[in-house]
This record gives sequence, structure tokens and C-alpha cells, in this order.
Amino acid sequence: MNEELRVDVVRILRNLNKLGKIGRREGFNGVTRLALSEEDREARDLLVSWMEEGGLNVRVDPIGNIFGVRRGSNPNFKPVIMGSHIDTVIDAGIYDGAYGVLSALEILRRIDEEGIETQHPVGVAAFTNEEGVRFQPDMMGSLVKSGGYPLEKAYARKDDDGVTVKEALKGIGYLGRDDVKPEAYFELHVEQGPVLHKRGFEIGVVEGVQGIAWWRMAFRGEANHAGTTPLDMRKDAMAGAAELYTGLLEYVAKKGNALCTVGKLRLEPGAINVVPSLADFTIDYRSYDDAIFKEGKAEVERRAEEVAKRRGLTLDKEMTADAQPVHFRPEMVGLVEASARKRTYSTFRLPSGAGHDAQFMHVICPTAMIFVPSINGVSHSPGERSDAADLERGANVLFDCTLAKAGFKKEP
Ligand code: HGY
Ligand code: MN
Ligand code: MN
Repeated sequence: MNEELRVDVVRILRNLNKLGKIGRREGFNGVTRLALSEEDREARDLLVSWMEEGGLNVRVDPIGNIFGVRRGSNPNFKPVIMGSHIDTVIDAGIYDGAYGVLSALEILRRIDEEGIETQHPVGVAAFTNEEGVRFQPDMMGSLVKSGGYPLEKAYARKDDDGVTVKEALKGIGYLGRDDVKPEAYFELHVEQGPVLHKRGFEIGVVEGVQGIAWWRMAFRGEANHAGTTPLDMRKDAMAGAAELYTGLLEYVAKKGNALCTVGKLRLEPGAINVVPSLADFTIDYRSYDDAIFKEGKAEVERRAEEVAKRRGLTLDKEMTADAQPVHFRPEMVGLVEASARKRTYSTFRLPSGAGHDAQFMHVICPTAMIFVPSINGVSHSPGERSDAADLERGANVLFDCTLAKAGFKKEP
């Protein structure tokens, strides 16, 4: 590996802060750049301008994934891609996704500065709708690219206002026609969990990503008077949702190695003195264990049906995401570990709790992930932070891995 090759973390931070200014909202402390929104367009345009300034060949594919590719000595070779995403959740931090994309951009700039010639082209990717907050499923750009979801089906997905992905993509000018086939894929990301920071490790060697299943569910009962309706005469949609959620929390707590979250809930009619007739909510179920993931998905659906029946409610349910647990190729995981160790960084092997585009890129090419510590494990929140020294270490490891896969020579 190349101990002397290092990134300029000050430039990465400068760009992170610039990008992090896009999506600021009155009354919020974080950023909100929902996929295919005006804020996402502004961020994409800024990224593309940086790619063009860096002399990269910018390509956009039919689902809006953006690639900036630097030529290699052998143009017939497929590019080694470093990527992540620049869309965010609501009121997010500035590191989730953007850190990986901007570190990749910095590495391409350092390759130029060092007069390095790579055999394979090397590039940076920003995938569409990784977060899945506005349109489900999440990781939509890499999911479509890896053949896991038909493009037309993705185009037809609608947000809460009935806008389709296709309309939104056209609206921001990022419905492309290009296709980039990667030789390999690396994703550098803040851990978003507490493990590395709590245990004092510098580099997370990611062995895989846990499975993610999402549903949109609606219990429908009967609105009734909160003061006169006896409990045994109620068809209370909220009571159904509450029972289902608390039951699932107990279930995953008992199982271990599984998690469940209801992150979104809307009630109707939404009045203090009316028994809710509608509870419209989401369920996010995750596990790294293949068997527990499979069993848990069935358990979520079984329990929802059972609660509905017993409480006299109707149930509408739609599964909106179903990403299997993945285990990266050992040689790719080993490459990350060897680079970090060569640089005498402390390393710890772990699965990713968060979903990432790497989960799908793994299906079409050798893929690995590199984590750096998140301070106190905070993420998907304005309090998301990582130390500059950690950010630099992670990008240096990404630098090594990319050069190792791309093959290179350096002017003396
Ligand atoms: O939900 C996730 O794990 C990712 O942040 N999209
Ligand atoms: Mn992310
Ligand atoms: Mn995220």
C-alpha cells in the first residue's frame, strides 16, 4: 500500500460544509434534501460542477444515478467506483452519504496531483434516493442498477403528494440514459452507530449489511366518542397500532440481533376526543441473521393480521422494501483490513446496521465498505459528527483500496 498517499481532509470538510448548506430549513438544525426535491437538484448540480471542474466524464443513468469517471490507461477496462449518496433524511447531519461521495472526489483529485495513472478508469458515484424517505423503496438507485427492481416500477412509485419518481426525475433534469458497469465498488461511510466510537477503534472493516424490510400499514376501525364509548365497543385503530408495535418491540428484544421501528404514524380524524378510525403507519424491521430476518418478516405480517382480527379492524399492508442481509466477499473485506493495518490504524470488523448502496452493488461486482466512528453513534439527526482525523483515516483507506483494485503506476 502507499503510506505516503494521503487525502487533504481540509478540502473534504470544506466541500462537506458547502454541500451541507443545501437543504437548511427554518426552525430545523439539520439538513433536509429529500430525493429528487429542489434541494436534491441543487446538491446534484453542485456535485456535477465539482466533477466537471475535476475533468471527470459525467454520466447520468435512467434512474438518475450520477457517475464522474476519470480515464484509465486501458479504456476497455471497467471503472472502479467509489460512491454513496447525497440525498438525506429529514433534519439530517451533513456526513451521511456525502462523506463517501466527497472523499471519492478528493481521491480523484489527489490521483491527478500525484500524477498517478490507473489501469482501470476510476470514478465517483452518487446514487439516487438512498434514504427512501420520500419514495420507497430505499437505496432505489443502486437497487434498480443492480437489477433488483424494474425501472418502470421505480418510475411509477409515488410520494405522499402523488408525484411519481419519473416526474420528479424529469423535473430536476436527472433522467439520464447512460450506463456505467463497475469493476468493483467501495463505499466509505460514517458508522452511524456507537460501536467504533465506544470501543475506540479507528476503522470499521464492514463484513456485511443487515437485511431491511419496510411496510406501509393502515388499520381502519370506527371513529367514536372518547367519553361515551366503552372499551369493548371500540374499533380503535391507534390501539391496534400501539399493540402491534409494543408486541414487536418485545419480540425483537427477545430475539436479539433484530430491530423494529415505527417511524411514521398518522391518525384520523386526529381529534383529542375521538377514538381514531385510521392509523396509517410504517414498520422498519432489520436483522443481519438470514433466518431471523426471514422469520421476523413473517412474524410482523402474522401479528398485524391477528391484531386486526381481534380488534375488529381492517388491515391494508404494502411491503415497500425488502433488502436481504449481505455478506461481502472475504477478499474485499480483507483488502480494507490490510490497508488500514498497513497504515497502523486500529480496525474492528462489524456488520452495518444501516442500509447502504453497497448492499445492492455487492450483487453486481466485488464490493466493500469502510466505516469511521460516529461520535456517540448519533446519525439521522443534526447531532451527527465525526472527527476530522477519523474522516481522513477512512478516506486514506479508500484511496488505497481503489488504487489496489484499479492497478496503477506513479510518476517518479
Ligand atoms: O435506512 C437506512 O438504514 C439508510 O440510512 N437508508
Ligand atoms: Mn447513508
Ligand atoms: Mn441514512
